[in-house]
Amino acid sequence: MDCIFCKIIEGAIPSKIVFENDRIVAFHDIQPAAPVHILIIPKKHIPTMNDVAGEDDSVIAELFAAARQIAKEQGIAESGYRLVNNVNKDGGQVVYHLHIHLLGGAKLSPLLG
Ligand code: D5M
Repeated sequence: MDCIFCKIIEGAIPSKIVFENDRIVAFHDIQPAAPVHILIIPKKHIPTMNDVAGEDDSVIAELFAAARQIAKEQGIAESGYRLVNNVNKDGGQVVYHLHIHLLGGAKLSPLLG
């Protein structure tokens, strides 16, 4: 399958991994939009949030649990951070392997004007 994030999971493409377990991997975004910018992804190839089936509910919960833990480890839990999931074209999704952006380390501009 021609998926860049699947290749990162397989180790075929290098990445700076900060968290990994049987179901989830997290690594630094290659084009950081904030001082801390980490992508948290399921190892299972799920293209978008629209494709999450009932059996994947637990992995979604684990993505958020990992985000909480990584935010603590990165020292931004108290100052604050943002979790973002882009869906499809209008949402700005570029990589079609489900991922949550963890952004922080600075005061982020408001999402809505
Ligand atoms: O975000 C996709 C994100 O994936 C975007 O912020 C760049 C990042 N990206 C793309 N290729 C890589 C590699 N090889 N390593 C790390 N990060 C990467 P989206 O929500 O789909 O717009």
